[in-house]
Amino acid sequence: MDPQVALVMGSYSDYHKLDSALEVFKEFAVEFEIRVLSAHRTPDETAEFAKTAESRGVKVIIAAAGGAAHLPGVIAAHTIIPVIGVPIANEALGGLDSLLSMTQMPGGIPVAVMSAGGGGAQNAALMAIAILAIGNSSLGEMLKTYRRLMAAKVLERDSALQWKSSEHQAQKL
Ligand code: RP5
Repeated sequence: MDPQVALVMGSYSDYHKLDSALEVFKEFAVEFEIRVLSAHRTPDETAEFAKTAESRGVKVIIAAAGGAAHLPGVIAAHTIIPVIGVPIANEALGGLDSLLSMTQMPGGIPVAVMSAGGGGAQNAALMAIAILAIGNSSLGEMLKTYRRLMAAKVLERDSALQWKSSEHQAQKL
């Protein structure tokens, strides 16, 4: 079966900032297309990708971009497939620019924008999986397990810290 998720970035320089999305897809064994497509430098290829995505079986598109960050909006303009935008931080303005750019889509052409910073790519992959899970109960179960494991790790650290601090208090007595 062709991949149901496409992960697109505006420049190869974005690639290493998307590691956490790749890890999530690996963990869930979700196959994905991966492309470098620029709304500005390769506009024709970007439009072609978006126009043909539905017929290729793509169900959700993640589009990561920095700076002017038009990529998710331009892709969304050419398809009805849900588009998840990931704002990428760059040196000039730190990522607030891309976040604001992605969150100012005109009414009628939606883009779902993820968190700025490290969690954005991870959450984009999880959001894509949540969308696929609507029609795939085993992915839904995996998402529930993922959350349970995440909570267990937090609780484990909480207990460890409580134990450490009680030991510290005891030493002071
Ligand atoms: C955007 O411009 C890309 O998504 C990237 O985040 C940013 C800078 O691109 P490069 O100049 O590093 O290729 O289109």
